[in-house]
This record gives sequence, C-alpha cells and structure tokens, in this order.
Amino acid sequence: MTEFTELTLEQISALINEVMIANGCDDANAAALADIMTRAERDGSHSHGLFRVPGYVKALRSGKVDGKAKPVVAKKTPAIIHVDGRGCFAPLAQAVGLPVLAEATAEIGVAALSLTGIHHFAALWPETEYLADRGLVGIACTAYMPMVAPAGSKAALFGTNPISFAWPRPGKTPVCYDMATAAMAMGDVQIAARDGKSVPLGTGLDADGNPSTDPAAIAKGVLLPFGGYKGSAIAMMVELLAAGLTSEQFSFEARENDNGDGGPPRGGEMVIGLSPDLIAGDGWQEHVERFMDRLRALEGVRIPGERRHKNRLDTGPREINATLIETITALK
Ligand code: PYC
Repeated sequence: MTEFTELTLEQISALINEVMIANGCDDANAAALADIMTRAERDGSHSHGLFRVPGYVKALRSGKVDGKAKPVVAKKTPAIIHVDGRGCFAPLAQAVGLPVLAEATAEIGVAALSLTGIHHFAALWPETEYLADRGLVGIACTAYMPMVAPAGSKAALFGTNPISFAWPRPGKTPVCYDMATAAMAMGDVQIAARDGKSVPLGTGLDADGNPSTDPAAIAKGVLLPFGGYKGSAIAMMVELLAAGLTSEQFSFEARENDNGDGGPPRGGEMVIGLSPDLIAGDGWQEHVERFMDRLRALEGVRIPGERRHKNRLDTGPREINATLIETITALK
C-alpha cells in the first residue's frame, strides 16, 4: 500500500530550496523552482510538484543546466520580448520575462514572449494565470522530448507539448487550463506506473506498437495524441510555435542534442498576451460572464481552473508519497 508523509507548504518549499542549493543552484534559481513546485503541490498538480525534483537534480548534476544562470530579457520590438535563459530552468526565465510581457500587452493590446535556452519541466498554468491575474488573456506552449506518435504513425516525433490558456475574470477565479496534447502527460503515466494503476486504452502503445493500458509498457513505447488527428494537429502547432517561432529546438532536435540524463532538455517556450480591455473594449466582462453563466448552468460542467483554485484555499499540510520524500531527502 502507498504510504504518505504530511508536509506543510512551507516545509515543501524549504525542502526543494535546500535540495536545489545543495546541487548547485544559486538563491534565485532555487527560489524560482521552489515557488513553482510548491504552487503545484498546493493546487494538487502532483505530476508537476515534488515528483519533478529528481529530474531537476539529474540535470544539475550532469552539468546540462546551469543552476547559477542569469536569464537576460530584451525587447525586440515594443511587442516582442525575448528571454535568453542562458541554460537555466524555465521558472527563473519566466519570472524575468512575464512582467515585461504583461506591461507590453496592457499597453499595446497584444504581445509575445519567446523564451530560449531554457529547460522546461514544469506546469504551464503559472505563466498564463500570471497574465489573467492582471486582466489579460494568456496562451503558452512548449515542446518537449519526442514521446508522442503523430496520428497515423507508431514512432514518436512530438513532445507531450503542453498548451495553457487563461482568461481573466476580475474578482473571480480565472478560466485556466493546462493540458498535454498527448492523451496523458508522461508524468501522469509514470505516476500511474509507480502506483500500480492502469491507464485508459488510447493513452499509448507499448514498445512493439500495440495499444496498451499498462503505463510501464507505454513508458517504454510511445504516447498517442489526444483526439486522434485533431490533437495531433495541435501538437504540431505547439512544435511550430515553441520551436519554429522561437528558433529553439524541435522535440526531435532536443532528443538528438540531449545528454540523456533524464532531466529536461533545452528548448523554447512561446507565451502570448492579449488585452480584452484594448481588443474587445468596454463591456467585455459582462458579456463574457453571461457566457460563463450559461456554461455553468449545464449539469456536469466544470470551469477549467476551479478545482485548482479550490485546492488552493486549503492552507493545511499536503500528503506526499513517502518514498518520494525519502528519495528527495537523499539528494541533499
Ligand atoms: O508536463 O510534460 C510536461 C511538460 C513538458 C515541458 C513542460 N512541461
């Protein structure tokens, strides 16, 4: 039976910070990682919380990621912002770039942030929620290691290629989703394998190309895109936005150039901001709330982001897989 250890959010943050410093991060990089993973645990996004610590540490220990990197932000035009992460993990580069993106979006109406030289392993909702919390619409996507077979094929070419969207609802919880364009994120497949659970048919293929419900077999094979050809097209779009448009590595290039340490490869991210105040003009909030009311009135409908925000209201300790805590503690 799986055993759990209770940790407060402060203890989670302190543990991550300590492990990252012990493995070569400076204070800024460690704090950005502790912040992003603690927020994931707080909101119940376990596959992006402490579960990621061993992977981050592998990338630090192999020297692939520079835990002391100082990302550099530049405006290419008033509406196009670039952050060169200089080999850091994504959260610090985002912390540097998002305020500049939000300011430009609020001023101009639409702005884009391209991030390069980063190693992204985290949830994407923090990026888009940052914009929604400032009254802006946010769209973010990143490409990852090839793990997903394009529809019709049995060979991995796309990453899990998550995409996040957030819509502001001043005074209310923003609409916010963050989803892998794979039928299931690889982190969730790995957690299912660890916990001895099966996954739905359609999640992926085993190493021989056969459909499987065994997460351990899928981890050795390939994931499938969600929704067949439609999800496959969106996964392709993510490759183009996160790699083609940023001039960073496509997923297949990330694999070719990665050292195979198990940590996140170097890649790019695209974050786009839109201002409803400037684009839609007066009255957009009331208009959108009428739509939201209709949506909520339908039985069984849940507004994306609400469950995470509900979890967030619980400030008490979180139950964390005890073996994971032992593994992480040994990394100090
Ligand atoms: O959750 O699979 C993921 C992911 C990949 C890159 C960033 N997050």
